[in-house]
Amino acid sequence: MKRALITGITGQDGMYLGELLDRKGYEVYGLVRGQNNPKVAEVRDVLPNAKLLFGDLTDLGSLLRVMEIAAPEEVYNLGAISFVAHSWENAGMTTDVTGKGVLNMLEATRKLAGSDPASIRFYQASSSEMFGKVQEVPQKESTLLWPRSPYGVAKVFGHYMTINYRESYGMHASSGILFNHESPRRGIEFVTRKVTTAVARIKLGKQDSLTMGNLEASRDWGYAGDYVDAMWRMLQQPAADDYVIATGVTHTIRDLLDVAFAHIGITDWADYVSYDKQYERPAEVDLLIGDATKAKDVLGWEPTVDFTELITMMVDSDLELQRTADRD
Ligand code: NDP
Ligand code: GDR
Repeated sequence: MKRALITGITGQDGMYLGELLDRKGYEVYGLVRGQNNPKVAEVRDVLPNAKLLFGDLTDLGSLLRVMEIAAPEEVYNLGAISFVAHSWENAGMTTDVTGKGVLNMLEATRKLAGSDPASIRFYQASSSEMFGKVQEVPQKESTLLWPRSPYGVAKVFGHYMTINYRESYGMHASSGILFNHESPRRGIEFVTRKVTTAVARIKLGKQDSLTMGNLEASRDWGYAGDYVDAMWRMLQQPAADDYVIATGVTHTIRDLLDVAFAHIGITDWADYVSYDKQYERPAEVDLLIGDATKAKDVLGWEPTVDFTELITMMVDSDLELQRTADRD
């Protein structure tokens, strides 16, 4: 039985990856932080076989202990402060967790691997946010990085540190440059889930309207279930490498509103959506669109869920959740 450790197991991707590895027969270990983390109950429900170990990405000692107990063959470093807007208000903390946390995990992995550095395979959750002020369209593995947020800067640090550990110590350390991916498990602070939750509540008469920021921004949105499969595929390769994971199709926030509202029968949403400057960012990433040709050629990976399917899936799930909340 293969053993894998997932940091960030309480997050969207951590839960999907845990399910995927469980289906593949892995013994799954998850790093959980905090003394009374409210997400633990949900993880235990979704992943009853997973073994949860307590530690924090900012605390190297805790990571060394967790690595020793889990003794994994594969490490998936998904833990991060991941909300870009939050990273301007908490730049120091974001740097410590999303940036230096990667170095801590690489170091804990290297220590456990000992004289055979490639014996533990390492995945780093890099991000399209690293492309920021995009230098070419679409973006690929070789595109110059130009981050536009403290989060993006921290991810660039983690990305290059992963490459550096691979080149310096011969570690099997891969980096997935993942474009936005969403699901019914997406946190409600992110724009897709914010919209699908609000639309479901509007449909059920629980809410009148929603307040949004920049509607012109574009994102290349895929389905989280597809993207965790790409992570696993990267670690099954004989050699570690970096891969862009994306759908290659971009949509604006307006398109997102179109699809979500259309699904509840509203074609003109103008009366339901207002603007609030508080959701604007000090610097914006305007046109993200990824070229995942390398992932297709080497990993045999392709997305299976398109934008409309993704957003309608999320609206349906939120309608069900809101109805269940009424019954409870
Ligand atoms: P989430 O925000 O849903 O999950 C983040 C996870 O990190 C949570 O489990 C959180 O734990 C954990 N975490 C936060 N701080 C710490 C810490 N100090 N020590 C240990 N764990 C911590 O993110 P996603 O699942 O969406 O994303 C997974 C990874 O992929 C992240 O690194 C993200 O930056 C990256 N990424 C995501 C993309 C996306 O579109 N979803 C695209 C590209 C990259 P807790 O529940 O306790 O807060
Ligand atoms: P992003 O995701 O910053 O791309 O980071 P988010 O969903 O937060 O924003 C996407 C775009 O929507 C615009 N926007 C709004 N965003 C939010 N959250 N709320 C609003 O009301 C709103 N109105 C407009 C934003 O300006 C932005 O342009 C996500 C995270 O998962 C990162 O961790 C990951 O690395 C990247 O995706 C790829």
